[in-house]
Amino acid sequence: IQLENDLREALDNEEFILHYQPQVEAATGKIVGMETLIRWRARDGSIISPAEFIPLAEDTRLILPIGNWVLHNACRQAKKWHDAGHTHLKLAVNLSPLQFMHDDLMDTVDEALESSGFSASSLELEITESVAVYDAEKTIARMQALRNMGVRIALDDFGTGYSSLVYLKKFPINSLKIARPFIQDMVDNPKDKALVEAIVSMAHSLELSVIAEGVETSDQLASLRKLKCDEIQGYFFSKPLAAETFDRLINNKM
Ligand code: G
Ligand code: G
Ligand code: MN
Ligand code: NA
Repeated sequence: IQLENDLREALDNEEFILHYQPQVEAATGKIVGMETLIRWRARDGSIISPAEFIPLAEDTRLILPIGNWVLHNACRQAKKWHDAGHTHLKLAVNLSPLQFMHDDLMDTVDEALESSGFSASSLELEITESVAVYDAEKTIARMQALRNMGVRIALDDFGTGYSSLVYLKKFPINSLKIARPFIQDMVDNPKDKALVEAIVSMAHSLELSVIAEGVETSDQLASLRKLKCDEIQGYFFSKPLAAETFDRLINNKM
């Protein structure tokens, strides 16, 4: 209960901050986008990971106002980067299942785009496969409605959930994010490498773009390049950065 109250107050007191992790074109090393990741800077100065509070935010439905805040602030920040000339950058934002299924989602997204002036085609919403567990038909309809607005959709943590290939065929998505565990072991474990290769190949056959998450070493990057994975994200290139630091990175001041 205490944590729940803290979470409520955190929103009012603007204790949340957004970090941005670069997404990089594998072939060229060029930054092509960024995933926004929320952090909670508590009053005692400590930084609390979303892994700790997002589940509680889901349970208490506080994820709805928090998610709204994330979407608005990330779009506003990304619009600044576009206005500064980095118009090729796409912004990836995580949506939890509750946010994705909520009746207000379309209005929330529309409002964030309208008020920030950020272009829909540069926004990518990351959704995990678990959303489909609730209601596959509603999921597809909702994804389609977002696509009709011009927004892109990525399937996050691909390969770890209740992945059914039926969904891959039916979901109107733009890209797949290969989950970190596959990438972590792909250099040493031939089975993981074979799975990554198969996922890339399957995604391309379905005309989906593929991004590898959690890339931490140059060997992993080299391997992913060979497999023609489109984009990479991970500590090897950069950890998630505060907006000011990301700004310096894209302006070559680091
Ligand atoms: O940044 P980090 O690796 O600590 O994130 C941990 C988890 O929190 C990840 O699963 C990530 O998707 C999730 N997460 C981070 N930011 C957000 C957010 O703004 N909204 C939602 N719904 N989840 C987020
Ligand atoms: O669930 P989602 O994929 O949205 O979560 C992304 C999480 O992964 C973030 O919390 C981010 O901090 C973390 N992350 C990003 N890159 C790496 C990496 O290279 N290694 C590890 N261990 N974690 C990473
Ligand atoms: Mn994500
Ligand atoms: Na992920």
